[in-house]
Amino acid sequence: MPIAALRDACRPSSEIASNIAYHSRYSPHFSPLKFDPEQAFYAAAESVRDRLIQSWNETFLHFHKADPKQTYYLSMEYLQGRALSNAIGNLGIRDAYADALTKLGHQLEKVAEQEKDAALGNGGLGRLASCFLDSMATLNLPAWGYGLRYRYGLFKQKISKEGQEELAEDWLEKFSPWEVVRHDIVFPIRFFGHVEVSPTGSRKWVGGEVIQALAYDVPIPGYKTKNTISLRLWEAKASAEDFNLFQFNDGQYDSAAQLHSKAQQICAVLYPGDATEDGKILRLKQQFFLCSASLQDIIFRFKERRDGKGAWQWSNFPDKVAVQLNDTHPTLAIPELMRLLMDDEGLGWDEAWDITSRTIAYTNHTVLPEALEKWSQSIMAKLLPRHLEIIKEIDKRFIAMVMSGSTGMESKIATMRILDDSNPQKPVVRMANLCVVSSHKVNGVAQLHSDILKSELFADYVSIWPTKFQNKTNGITPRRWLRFCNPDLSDIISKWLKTDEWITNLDILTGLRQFADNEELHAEWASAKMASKYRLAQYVLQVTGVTIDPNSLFDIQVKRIHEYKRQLLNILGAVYRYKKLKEMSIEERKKTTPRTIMLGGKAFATYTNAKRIVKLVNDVGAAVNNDPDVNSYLKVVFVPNYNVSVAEMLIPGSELSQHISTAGMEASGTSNMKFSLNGCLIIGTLDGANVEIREEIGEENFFLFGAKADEVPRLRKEREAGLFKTDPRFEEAKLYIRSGVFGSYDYNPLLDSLEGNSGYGRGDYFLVGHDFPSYMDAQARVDEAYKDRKRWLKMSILSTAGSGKFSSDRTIAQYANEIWGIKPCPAP
Ligand code: 26V
Repeated sequence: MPIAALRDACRPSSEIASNIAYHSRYSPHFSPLKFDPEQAFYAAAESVRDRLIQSWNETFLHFHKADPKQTYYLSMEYLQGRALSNAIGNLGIRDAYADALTKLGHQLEKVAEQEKDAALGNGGLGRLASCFLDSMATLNLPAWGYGLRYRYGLFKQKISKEGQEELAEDWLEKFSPWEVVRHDIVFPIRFFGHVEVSPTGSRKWVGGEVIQALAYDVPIPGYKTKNTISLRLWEAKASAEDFNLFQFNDGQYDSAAQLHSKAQQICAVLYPGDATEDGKILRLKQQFFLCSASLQDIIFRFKERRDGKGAWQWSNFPDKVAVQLNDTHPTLAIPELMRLLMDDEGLGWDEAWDITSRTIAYTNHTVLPEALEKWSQSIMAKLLPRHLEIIKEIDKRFIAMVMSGSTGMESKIATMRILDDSNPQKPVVRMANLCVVSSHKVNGVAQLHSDILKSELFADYVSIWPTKFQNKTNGITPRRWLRFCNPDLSDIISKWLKTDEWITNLDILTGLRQFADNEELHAEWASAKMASKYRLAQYVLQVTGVTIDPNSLFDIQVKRIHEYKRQLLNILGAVYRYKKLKEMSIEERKKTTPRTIMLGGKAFATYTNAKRIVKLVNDVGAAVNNDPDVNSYLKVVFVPNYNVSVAEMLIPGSELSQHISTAGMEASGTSNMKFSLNGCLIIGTLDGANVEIREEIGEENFFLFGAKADEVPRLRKEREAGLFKTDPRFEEAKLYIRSGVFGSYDYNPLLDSLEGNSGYGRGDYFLVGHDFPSYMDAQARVDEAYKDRKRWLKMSILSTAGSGKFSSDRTIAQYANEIWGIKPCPAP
C-alpha cells in the first residue's frame, strides 16, 4: 500500500491501526518505500505481542505471589504452527485486527499467511505438547512448557522427480516476533569431565566443557482469559571467556571459537542423524541440555518463591513442583534432579530419591521397539559420568527391592532392570525402564494404548506398583482445530446450539445430535463443507498444479510416513481402484463415486521405505491424474510439506480420513480427533484413539475394518508359518505396480516388504495383506454411503457432535487432577 495511507492510519481512527502503524515504522522490517503484507505481519504481530507481554507479566506476578503448585512440561518437541491468528483469536480481538488491517489496506488472512510455522517438532507428540499449552493457559493452570530453540525446525519437504528432498527450514530467517530473549536467565550446562570424590565421600562432577543455556520465552495466551503462560525455549551459547582472542589474533580462527561452534551444534536441528557415534553424542547432549537447564530454572524459582518465607524444606519441593516427561526424551531429568539435590544441595540419597520420584511423572507415546530409547553406557560414561553413576545406583536399589522377595518378581529382573548388560560389547541404559522405576505416575495416551502398556510393555511392573499406571486419552484444542481453522462451521454450530460455549466446554457439542436429521442444518453444513473444499482445491492447485473437483469425495491421509501407519495400504487401494476404473466401460464409470485421494506427510530422512512410499504416491498420482479415461473419477495427490498450517487448510475440507494403522501400533493419533471434530468421517482400524472416537460418535458412523489388536500376534505367527492366504485383489494391485505402469522406479524392494513369511520388518509385519480385503470392503461401504447425501450429512454432524471428549481441555484437567495435583490460578 502507499505510504500516505499508512500516515492516514496514524491519525488514531482506531487504536489498533495506529498501534500497527507505529510498529511498522519502528520494526526492523520497515522500509519507507513499502508496506507489503510481510511488513504488515511483523507490525501486527509486534502490536499483539505488546498485549501478550502485559498479561503475561501479570500472570507471572500472580503465580509468584500466590505460589501454587506448578507443572513443568518437558518436551523435545513443540509444533506451534502460526501464532498470529491464534493469539488474536484467543484474545477475542480478531475482528478488531481484521478491521484495523483493512484500514491499512490489508486483508487479515493474507497477512497471517506471511508467518512461518514454528515447526520445532516432528509429529503428533509435538503437536500434542502445543495443544496442551493452549489448554493449560485456557484453564488458568499454573504451568510452563520447556523445550529447545532449534535453529532449524523440522525440514522443509520438497517433492521432485527423485521423491522427497529435505531442505533446512529457516523459521528464524526474518526473526520470530513471538519470542523474548531473556539475557537475565542463563544457566551453565556441563558435558564430559569427571567425578571428584571428597574426603567425606561427597561427589562432584567437574571439568569437561561448559555451555550456557539462554532462555527465550514465547507467550502462550489462554482463550478469553487474562492468563498467559510461557513456553521457555533454551538456546545454547558459549560465553565470551571461551573465545580465545590470542588464538584468533594468531590466525587460528577455528580453534579460537571451538566452544562457540560446539554450542551452535546443540540447538542446530531437531533429531540430528544418529547413525554415527558423534550423532548419538549430539542427541544425548540435546536431551541433557533441555533437562539440566529446565531443572536449574525450576529449582531457582522454587527457592526464589521461598525467599523471606521463613523456614522451608526440600521435602516440600513435590508440593510445589510437578515435572511431566513427554516421552523418554527428557528422561535425564531424573538423574539430573538427583544430582542437583545431592551434589549441589547436599541432600542424602533417600531424601533426594523421595523428592525426585514424587516430582516426576512420565507419559509413554509409543510401543514400537525401535522408538524405545536405549542409550549406550559407554557414551553416557563419557558425556555424563555422574549421571551414569546415579543411574547405576537407581538400578542397584531397584534390583535389591525386587530381590527382597516381597514383590515376587525376582525372575523378571533381567527385563525390568534399567541397565541392560546382556550384550557385553554394548551395554545400554533402557530409558523407559528408568522412567517407570523413577516416576510416581506413568500414563499411556489412549485407553487401548494404556491397556497394552499394562498388559505387555510394562506388565511386570504392574504387580509391583498396581496404582502407578494410568490412562490419559489425548485431546486437541478446539480453538485452533475448529474455531479458528473452520470459522464457517463454527458459526453454524454456535447458531444451532445458541451458544459458543462449546469452545471451552466441548461436551456440549452433543446438543447437535437432536438436529442430525434437520434439513436446514444439512443445507448449512453442506455449504460450509463445500466452501472449505473449494478453498482446499485452490490450495492444491497452487502447490501441486493438479486440478481437483470439489464435487468428488475428498479423502485424506496426512501424518508422518511410517510403515505401521500403512500409507501403503491406502495407495495399494488407490491402485486397485484405478485398475478397475480402467477396465470399466464409460457407463460403469459413471456409476462410481468420484474420489480425490490426498496424502501428505514427511518421511524421516534416513528411513528408506518411507521415502519410497512418498515416491510411489507421487508416481501413482502422475499416472492417474494424467489419464483422461479415468481422471474425472479419481485423482491422487501428494500434498507437499505437510505441517500445522497445511493441516488447518486440509482438515476443514475433508470428508473421509484414513487412520488405518496396524491395530496396537498407533498409541493414539490426534489428527483422527481433528478430522472427526470437523465433521469428517473416519475409515479406520480399532487402534489408538479410533476405538474411543468410534464409541463416542457411534459405530454406524465409522468405517471399521481390519484385524483387532489382540489378533495381531497370532496373525503374525501364522504369516511366519506360511499359513497366510492372500487376496487376489491384493496380488493384482502389487502386480500392477511391479508391471511398471507407474514409471521406471524400482518398487520391488518396497513391495517385497509385503511378501515372505519371516520376522520383524519383513514378511508383511504390518499385515497390509491381511487387512487389504476388509479395507477394500470398507471403502466400498464408503462409496455407497457417499451416494446417499442425507445419510452422509447426518453421519458428518454426528461425528462433530460426538467429538466433545477429545478436547485437550478434558485431557489437561485430568492430568491436573490425577497426576499433577494442581489447581487453576486465574490472574485477577
Ligand atoms: C518416532 C520415530 C522417530 C524415528 C523413526 C522411527 C520412529 C517411530 C516412532 C516414533 C514415535 C515417537 C513417539 C511419538 O511421536 N508418538 C506419537 O505420540 C502421539 C501423541 O501422543 C500419538 O498420538 C501418536 O499415536 C504417537 O505415534
